[in-house]
Amino acid sequence: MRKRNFLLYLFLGVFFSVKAQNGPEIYPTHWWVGMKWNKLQLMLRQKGMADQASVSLSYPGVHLIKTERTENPNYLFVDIEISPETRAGTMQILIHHGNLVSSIPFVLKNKRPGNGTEYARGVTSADLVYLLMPDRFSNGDPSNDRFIDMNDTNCDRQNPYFRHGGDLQGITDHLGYFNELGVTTLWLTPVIENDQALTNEGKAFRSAYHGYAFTNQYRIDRRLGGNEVYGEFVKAAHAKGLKVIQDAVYNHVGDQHFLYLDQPSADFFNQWPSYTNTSFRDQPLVDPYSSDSDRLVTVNGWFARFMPDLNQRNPMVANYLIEYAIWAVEEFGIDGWRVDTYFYSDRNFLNRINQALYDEFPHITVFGENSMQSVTGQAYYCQNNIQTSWKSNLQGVIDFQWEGGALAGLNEPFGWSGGMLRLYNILVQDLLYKDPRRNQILLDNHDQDRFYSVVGEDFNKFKAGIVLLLTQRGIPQLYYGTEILMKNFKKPSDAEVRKDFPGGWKEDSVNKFLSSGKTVQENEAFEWIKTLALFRQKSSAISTGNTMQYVPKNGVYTYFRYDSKQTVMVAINSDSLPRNLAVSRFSERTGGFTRFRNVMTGDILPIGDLKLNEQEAIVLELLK
Ligand SMILES: [Ca+2]
Ligand SMILES: [Ca+2]
Repeated sequence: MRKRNFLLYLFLGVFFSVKAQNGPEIYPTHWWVGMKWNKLQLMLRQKGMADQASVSLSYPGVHLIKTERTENPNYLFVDIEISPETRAGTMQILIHHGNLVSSIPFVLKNKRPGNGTEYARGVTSADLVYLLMPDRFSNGDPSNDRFIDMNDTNCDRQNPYFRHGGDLQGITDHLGYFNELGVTTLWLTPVIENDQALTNEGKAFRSAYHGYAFTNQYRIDRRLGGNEVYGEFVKAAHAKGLKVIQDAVYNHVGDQHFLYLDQPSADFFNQWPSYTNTSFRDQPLVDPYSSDSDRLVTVNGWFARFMPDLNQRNPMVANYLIEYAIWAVEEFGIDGWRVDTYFYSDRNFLNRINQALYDEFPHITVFGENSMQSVTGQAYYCQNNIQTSWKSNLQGVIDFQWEGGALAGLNEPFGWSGGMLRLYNILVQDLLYKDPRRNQILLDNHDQDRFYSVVGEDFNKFKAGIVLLLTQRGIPQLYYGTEILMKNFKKPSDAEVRKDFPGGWKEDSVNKFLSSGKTVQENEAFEWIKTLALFRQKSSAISTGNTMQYVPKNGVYTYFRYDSKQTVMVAINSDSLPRNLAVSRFSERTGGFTRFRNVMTGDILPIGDLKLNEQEAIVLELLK
């Protein structure tokens, strides 16, 4: 060996060994062979790495398309194409700096089996979704409650705004509980790393326990258990017959995200001459008379000062978000995809990312948080029957309009257009949706007053609301603790509706996961939900059938769910007086049947006029 070469190899050896410990970050962290999304944009990040660097690679089936730089030398964007016949293995991305070469390993894996059958199965109106906040549900691993190398080292259950230590292990520990309740699907508020410092919001410092301020998409927050534990949680949930929905955010990240602290380019985020908040107004996005400036403030205004607004019109931003979405579903085996702050993102990007998920995972369900002021707005932002030039391809929305109608029906006085007429009118507008059964319906969530408080802790109204939730069209979503009558309004803040589940922490004095820890009424609430949920699981009429509703009369709202195999009648007396209900009006649906079976009690009685107590809801299966 000649001396010059020896020195070169010696030098390279040092370079490689240093690199092995301090290689650039690379996103996505790995990929799979045989994916539909086979033109991948790799984001490489290391201080100064893009300066006078060139890239090469040599791996059978993988082709380097191009390398792109931005004004920030810390980033290199490497576009590759993975041909269909490519085999799994580790390819080396070679970065050349003059005579120096560093090598970055990038793993191409085989896809997991069971796309659409074992994972990415989709969530349908046959399911019952249980929404929970991991930090507030159960602490299964006290060793991960805090990490001294993270920006927020607090964990204090006495402080409503701080982290409380709940985690993925705590949820895994209670999978049997969900089976018992009749839940089929878990939706966790975001599990992605939120390495945010406390933020001063109004009078109090708050932690990012809610999870909506991502700091690195490719990391599950260590305080919840990290990537490996998340994968194990999904696997364990699947083994118990439960599906998993992941909560995604495209609109913003946390201000401690590396993409914001070290921006690849000035247009990665929506910038304003001075800080501009979104108006939170959805109307300009739907209004045929709206101004460009109003639309711009809604979409490009920031959700909060510490949540920088991503510019999805930048192709690199779009690639980063799309590739992460596909990566997460394939990596963890996710079944459904919930998109936070949906209409605040660029709408053409939203269609692109939805389509990429549909192409890769044909059965996956994608639904958006569209907190909009009209049914028209909600329908406009999902697949619809409206004649407009721009069409959304989103499958369904979180149906806040339905929720408003249901709560009005339970709480408002009955009248020509009030009370149950409100809910009836919401369903009348279903003609706007391509398939309203794909909307997710709810009575409350982590951003709202708790349902039991909203109905004034009236147990009859509570039961009637559960009947609406579990028998109307759509994918029902239950918020954790509803089954044990957890209550509260968002006063002084939303922390009041995000209390710890009693019994989720070892030191808790009561355990409401057990019937022995619940009061008589809490047990009754649990059983009410469970009975209906288990009935629903086997009811084709409710999960996939049609709806026929009758104009509410004398305070009573009556509707049927039916198909060729089954007919279910639901009647709700929203009045504060008992009401008689003559069934002859419903002969279109009752014809051919002779008996009612009361789904909640099991009682069987001949078809005939009904008497409903005040605020009573009945669910009857019709028998021949
Ligand atoms: Ca913990
Ligand atoms: Ca935005």
